[in-house]
Amino acid sequence: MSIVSKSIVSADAEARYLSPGELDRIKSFVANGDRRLRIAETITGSRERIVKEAGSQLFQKRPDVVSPGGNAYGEEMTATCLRDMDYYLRLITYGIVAGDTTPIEEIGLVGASEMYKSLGTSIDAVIEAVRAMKSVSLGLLSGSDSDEAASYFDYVIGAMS
Ligand SMILES: CCC1=C(C)/C(=C/C2=NC(=C\c3[nH]c(/C=C4\NC(=O)[C@H](C)[C@H]4CC)c(C)c3CCC(=O)O)/C(CCC(=O)O)=C2C)NC1=O
Repeated sequence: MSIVSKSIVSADAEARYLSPGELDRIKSFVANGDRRLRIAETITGSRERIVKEAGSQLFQKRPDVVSPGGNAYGEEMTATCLRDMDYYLRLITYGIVAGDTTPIEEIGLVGASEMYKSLGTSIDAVIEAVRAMKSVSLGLLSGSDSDEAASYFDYVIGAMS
């Protein structure tokens, strides 16, 4: 949920007007809107390239995951791995648009480490995949856009670590 809906829900629960502090946070959310949308558009438009390049980087760094016995070994499993990468990239664009990491957390992080453990997937390798997507994505963005985007990738990396 964005800061706008969140603030409204909590203000209305107390039947009060938005507080000066809430209005201030909404003001900076709105003021940053163009930038967040520009970043999300760039990442969305390059999603295939980002996942593909980051996937190659991951498999170069961690050849074990695509070797016989590896969790992403074989065409189908490799495709599932790339699909998971695409899932996380998509969730990151949600976070960027909302200016809030809650959608990333709720959709993609709650229970994720237990899930990967039960699948026999190395969480370290998943983190490596997110790092690689960060590096490819930041290469497509200019200075301050890149800083803003980095924080969402770092959030995912930190939450999985
Ligand atoms: C949008 C939220 C969401 C997430 C995050 C998600 C993840 C997710 N990844 C899965 C599997 C998987 N995930 C991977 C991923 C990898 N293996 C590796 O070694 C690499 C490090 C990594 C790629 C970076 C693989 C290979 C499988 C298949 C494992 C198997 O079937 O044994 C599964 C099991 C069911 C399935 O195969 O679809 C889920 C639920 N599903 C969701 O709905």
